[in-house]
Amino acid sequence: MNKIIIYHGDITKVECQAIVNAANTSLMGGGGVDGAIHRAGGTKILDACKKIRASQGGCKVGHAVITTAGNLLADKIIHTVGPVWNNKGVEEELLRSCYKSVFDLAVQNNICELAIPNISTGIYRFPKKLAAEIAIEATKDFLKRNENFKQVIFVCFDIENYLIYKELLGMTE
Ligand code: AR6
Repeated sequence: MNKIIIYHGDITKVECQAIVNAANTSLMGGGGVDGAIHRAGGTKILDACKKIRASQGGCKVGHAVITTAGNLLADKIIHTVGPVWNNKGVEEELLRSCYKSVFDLAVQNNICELAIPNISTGIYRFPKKLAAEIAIEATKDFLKRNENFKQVIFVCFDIENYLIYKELLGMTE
């Protein structure tokens, strides 16, 4: 069975055990997918983020935290903070670290289904193809070592990302 799926659309509409948010270090919400998740999921998510912020001061780039999914169809949200693309040579490793942190938290919380947006490829301007290559490599590597994990859904909101993932994963209509 193919455990990697691509979905073209809005992550807030995806029914999956946990969804991933592309947050910022403040965890206080923002634009893009972060804004959409907080709007659709309601204030319980922000309340949970505020608690994490009070106890550990937000979330560092490349790290991840977990909260309730509020009113969304998912049970949990894993918030990770991607790097801003500045072409300084550190961004690729930081993006890889996002995926690793997300998968680590999923395993620790008995999550075996994840929907993941294209972290850093919007407001943070990470080149889309390079980001997709990192996402796919990190995911395949994780799935190889975690045979009980059921599914990873790459949620591509924009058509450009969707076509890149389709090509890299060798999927045809
Ligand atoms: N569902 C799925 N993907 C989406 C959605 C959605 N509803 N909306 C946008 N995307 P971005 P970043 C895609 O900008 O680049 C926020 O202000 C979008 O097409 O959401 O990591 C945070 O608070 C793109 O491919 O996140 C941070 O400050 C991908 O999600 C900052 O933006 C990521 O775009 C993070 O920037």
